[in-house]
Amino acid sequence: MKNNNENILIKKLAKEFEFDVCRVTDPKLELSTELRLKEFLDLGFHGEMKWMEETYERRKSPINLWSEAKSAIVLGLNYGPGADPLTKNNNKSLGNISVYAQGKDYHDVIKGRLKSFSSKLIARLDKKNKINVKVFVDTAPLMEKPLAEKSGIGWQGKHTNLVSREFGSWLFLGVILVNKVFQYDNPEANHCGSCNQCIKICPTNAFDAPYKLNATKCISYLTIENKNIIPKEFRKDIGNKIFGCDDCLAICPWNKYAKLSNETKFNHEMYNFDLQDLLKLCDETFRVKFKGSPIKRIGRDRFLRNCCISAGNSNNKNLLPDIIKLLMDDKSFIVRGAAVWAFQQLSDKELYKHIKVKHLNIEKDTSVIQEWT
Ligand code: B12
Ligand code: SF4
Ligand code: SF4
Repeated sequence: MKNNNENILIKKLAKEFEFDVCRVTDPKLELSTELRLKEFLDLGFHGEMKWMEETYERRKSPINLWSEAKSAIVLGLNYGPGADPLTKNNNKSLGNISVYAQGKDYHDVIKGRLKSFSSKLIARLDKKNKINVKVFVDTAPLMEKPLAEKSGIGWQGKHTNLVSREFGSWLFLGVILVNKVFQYDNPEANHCGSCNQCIKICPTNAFDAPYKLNATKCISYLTIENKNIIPKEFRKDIGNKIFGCDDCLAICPWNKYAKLSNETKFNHEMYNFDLQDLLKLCDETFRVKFKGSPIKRIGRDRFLRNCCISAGNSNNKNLLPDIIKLLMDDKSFIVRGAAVWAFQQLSDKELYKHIKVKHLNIEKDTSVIQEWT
C-alpha cells in the first residue's frame, strides 16, 4: 500500500473508532524535550512520582522505549464540558471534581479503542510488512504531549498541556507506535503569544515559570498522586476541589473553539456531589459510587482526606458533626489529620476546646496530634 493511502486508512480508522483527531509523526523527540524532562526531575518537581525518575531512560525518548518504532500515530479524544468549570469553584457545598474525572475512566475508554484500531490497521496493511504496534494511554513512560505537538494536534501551552485550535484544552491523548514509516504530518506552531492567563490563575502558584510546572504544588498532584497529609500551605488555596483541578485549562482563551464531548461515557452531569454525602462514605459505599471512575484509583481514604479539606473551606457549620466523627473514629490517619484541620476552620471557641481535649485523649498518631499545634 502506498504511503498516502496508508495515511488515508489511518485517518479513516480514527473516525471509525470515534477519535476526534488523528495525526502521524516521527517518534524521535527533540533533544530539548529530553533536557527539559531531566531538569524537571533534577529539580524534584515530580515529588512522590518516583516512577518518573525510575523510567527516565525510556521516557526521554520513544525510541528507547521501543527501538523498532518508526511512526507515532497520535489520537485525541475530546472530553469538552458543557459549562465553564470555573463557575463551580465558588459553590462551597459542592465537592468539586475536575472535568477529566467526571465519568468513566478515560484509560479504559481509550485503551480498548486503541487496541481495536491497531488490530484493524495490522489486518489492512500488506502482510509482508510484518507490522508491529504498541499502544499507550498515560500510564507508560512515553511523553505524549511533545509527540502530540510534533504531530500537529496542538501545541504545549504555558500550562504545559496540549492546546488544540479545534478543541481548546480538552483532549485526552493516546499513542500507537508502529514499526513502519508512514507519511508524517506537520507540527503545530505555538499560539500562546503574550497571554499569561493560565500562569496567573493557578491557585497554588504551581508554575515556576511559563512551561515549567512544579507538580508538587499542583492541586492535581496534591489531591490525586500525593498519598500523605496535604501540606498546610496549600489547604486554603485548594478551595472546594476534591479531585484534580481545571483552572489553568479552563481559563485558556482557545477554549472558545472547544466543543461538547460526544462521548456519553464522560457524563459531566452525574458528578455534582454534595460534600455532606461524601463525608459519610465508607470503603464499600466509596467503591460502589466510583466503580469505573478514575476516582476509585486513589481509594476511599485519600478521597475522604480531600473532602475534609474542601469541608474546611466551605464555611458550612452543618458539616461539623460528620467532621467530628471522622476525626474521632476514622481508621486512616490522613483522614483524621485533615478532619482536625477542617474542624479548626469551622468550629467556634467553646466546641474547639471540648473536642481538642477529647480527641487528644485518644489520638496516638504524632502527625495527627501535630495538627493541633
Ligand atoms: C505526570 C503527569 C501529571 C503530573 C505532572 C504534570 C506535568 N505537567 O508534567 C500531574 C499529576 C501534576 C498532572 C496533572 C494533570 N494532568 Co497529567 N499527566 C502526567 C503524565 C503521566 C506525564 C507528563 C510528563 O511527562 N511530565 C514531565 C514534564 C517534564 O513534561 P511536560 O509536561 O511535557 O513538560 C514540557 C514543558 O514543560 C516543556 N518546556 C519546558 N520548558 C520550556 C520552555 C519553553 C520555551 C517551551 C516552549 C517549552 C518548555 O518541555 C517539557 C518537556 O516536553 C501524562 C501522560 C503521559 N504519559 O505523557 C499525563 C497528562 C499530561 N495529563 C493529562 C491531564 C488531563 C492532566 C490534568 C488536566 C488533570 C486534572 N484535571 O487534574 C492536570 C493538568 C495539570 C497541568 N497544568 O499540567 C493529559 C493532558 C492532555 C493534554 N491535552 O495535554 C495527559 C497527556 C494524559 C493523557 N493521556 O491524556 N499530570
Ligand atoms: S491544574 Fe490547577 S493547581 Fe495545577 S497548575 Fe493548573 S491551575 Fe495550578
Ligand atoms: S491560557 Fe494563554 S498562555 Fe496559557 S495555554 Fe492558553 S493561550 Fe497559552
